[in-house]
Amino acid sequence: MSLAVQFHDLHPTPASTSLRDEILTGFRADQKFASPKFFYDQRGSELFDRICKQPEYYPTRTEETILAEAADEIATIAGHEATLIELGSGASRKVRLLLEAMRPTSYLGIDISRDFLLDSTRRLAADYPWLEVHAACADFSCNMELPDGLCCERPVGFFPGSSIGNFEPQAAEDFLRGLHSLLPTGSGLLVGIDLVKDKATLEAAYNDAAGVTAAFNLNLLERLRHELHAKIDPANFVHQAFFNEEHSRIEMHLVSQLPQVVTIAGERFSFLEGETIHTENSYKYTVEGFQALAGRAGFEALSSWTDANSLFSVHYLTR
Ligand code: AVI
Repeated sequence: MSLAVQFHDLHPTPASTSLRDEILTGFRADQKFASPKFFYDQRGSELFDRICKQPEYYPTRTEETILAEAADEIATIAGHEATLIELGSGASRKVRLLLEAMRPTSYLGIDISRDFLLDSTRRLAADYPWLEVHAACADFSCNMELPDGLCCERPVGFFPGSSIGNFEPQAAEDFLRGLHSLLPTGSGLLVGIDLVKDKATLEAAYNDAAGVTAAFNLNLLERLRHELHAKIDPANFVHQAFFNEEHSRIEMHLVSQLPQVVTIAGERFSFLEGETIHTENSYKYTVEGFQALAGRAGFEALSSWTDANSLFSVHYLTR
């Protein structure tokens, strides 16, 4: 395995954002909730990688097609020898579609799942020996700093996969505003955004027939068992995902199948039959709606691309 990856400790590290405190706060609410960022332990990251390959989950393959087709155009806009910074880099697969066209000097992958991040950036370094590869384990949903030096070499942010859709719209705007102040003038930000479409296509994508999304959702409870020693039986919950048209978002929940009491960090929480833990929102935008949101955060949308069926969009923003 190549040792060519330079690892950086960024703040805040995932350990400094408390799983225990945030989960307890969420379980004390009238509508119990958990942040979707807690899906991504090692197994959760592997399950998410499998979701991306399910036939119903159109976002990944559609975004990859858009990126492959637009790579030369993106390279022309972004220029060569940039520092490409991927937020939530996961398997670092999509960036491969850009590397040959863009020929950046360096790549920084930032992800919350440390082992997954190290594996994928090492593979990237082995496959692209001309590229300087950096990795940083961080919770990018919090105010983040960039490693010294890297942010100054013509950075281009890369935030694919419609991950911004997992933020509430106001939080998405605040997050973009944070990136705006982090990046120097003239830098770019390439963002993937899932688009509003018919309910059936959306709901199928989050209820794949193989049950991978269900396993991903339920894995959160396994994580609470392992990391917080929670007394909670995942077999007593089922996965639920539906499109909430009023809010233009997919909602994921874990539905209690019976009246039950679970214990987390010594605190007891009771569930009625049918009561849910709200585990994720995935907002869907129109092209114009997203461009307006980015504009409010200070970015200008230089170019936007969609696929032939208008399922997904990719935006090149500048500041
Ligand atoms: C990471 N994020 C953009 C995915 C989504 O579609 O909201 C997470 C996901 N949840 C269920 N399936 C995929």
